[in-house]
Amino acid sequence: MKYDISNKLFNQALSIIPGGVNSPVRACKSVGADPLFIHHADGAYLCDADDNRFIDYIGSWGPMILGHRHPAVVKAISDVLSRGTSFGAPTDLEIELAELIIEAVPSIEVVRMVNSGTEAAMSAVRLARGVTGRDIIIKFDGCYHGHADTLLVEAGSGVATLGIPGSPGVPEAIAALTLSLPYNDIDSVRKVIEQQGDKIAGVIVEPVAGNMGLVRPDDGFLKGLRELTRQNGSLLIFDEVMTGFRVAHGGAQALFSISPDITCLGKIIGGGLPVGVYGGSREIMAHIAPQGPVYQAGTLSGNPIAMAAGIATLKLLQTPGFYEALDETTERLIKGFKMLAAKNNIEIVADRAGSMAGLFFTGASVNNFTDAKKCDLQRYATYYKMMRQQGIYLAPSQFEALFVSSAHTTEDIDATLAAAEVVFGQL
Ligand code: HOZ
Repeated sequence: MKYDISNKLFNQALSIIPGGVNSPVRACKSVGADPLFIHHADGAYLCDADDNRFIDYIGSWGPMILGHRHPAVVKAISDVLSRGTSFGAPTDLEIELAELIIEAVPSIEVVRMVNSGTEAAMSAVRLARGVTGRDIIIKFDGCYHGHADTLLVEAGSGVATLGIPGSPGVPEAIAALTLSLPYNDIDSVRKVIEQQGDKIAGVIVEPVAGNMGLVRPDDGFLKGLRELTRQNGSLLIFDEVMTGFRVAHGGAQALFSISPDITCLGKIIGGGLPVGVYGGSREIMAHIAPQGPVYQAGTLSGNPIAMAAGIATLKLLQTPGFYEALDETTERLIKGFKMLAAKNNIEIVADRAGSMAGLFFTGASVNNFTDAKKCDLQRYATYYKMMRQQGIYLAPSQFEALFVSSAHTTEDIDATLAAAEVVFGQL
């Protein structure tokens, strides 16, 4: 494969956009590659500017659960265009999307639409502080909740990929209000709550971590968080921006039967357009302005195009058997990776939660960010580049998940495994 046009575009971008990209991970730095500039996408496939075709396992980092350009989503977007693109005023579409979300996600009775997962998490934290009158937030190392100051402490995703603990520009006084603890370590949470429980406003967690690679919650971790926060009067925030409508129709909270106080959603609920949501019980959400005093606003929030794309997507996710089929496809991929790795004496940890999956190069188990950082990053980089050369588009970082869509066929999975067989044979 040749990447001449992508390389030319990247050089052009480098002089006018920081690092040539509008979000750090996609620069592919940690795997020692240059980014591909995408021209178009269809179903499970992406085509770059050089007309190379790839089976796509990023899916825009999660939203494309139906594959790219699903006809129903494209139609919904083109139909709504005749009404306008943004009004900064309420529409019927917001109600329809809100109802679809409330119907599916067990703990949500009331939602507020925002424009991204970052905004959702930032607003959820403000809400937790506003409701409790306390300041400290507990998060977990390697979990990523967007780039709001409060949450950019020991974060995953791009921050992990760049290997930095936080970011200059986050005032120490703000960072001091966030305590980051090891994922899956309920004892450390118990200890902090015992010592300073009266200051803890909330605990925010990715119920299945996807931003340090895929790491599942241990038995009892989420249940422990629920019990400890309830006893302490602090709020439990599930960041389901990745897991929402992904690991199950009702998200991770449905999968694990845990009811958080506040849920953040994004990605899928916008059908590929910029949307985020935070929601919870009627009582908690009553604190949000203009009903209550906790302020949060946005001109483009609930914009009709994103709402229409989200409605079309969520309606299709109600199709009986949708998640079962997607799970089956993903299981075929993960099983295949494990089998091929064993055949080639390559130590991996491959796992999935619904159609969200991950692969670490290690012989040890991966339960938290410390474990994830010990994996063979060099080997991941080689694997990434070789797979890309074989037409398989994976996350350019060990600290990200991969996503399977309903557009991926058995043939796509088998073609991916055939590529992995070649690559594992040469690693
Ligand atoms: N950090 C996001 C994924 N977890 C998005 C990365 C990107 O869009 O480059």
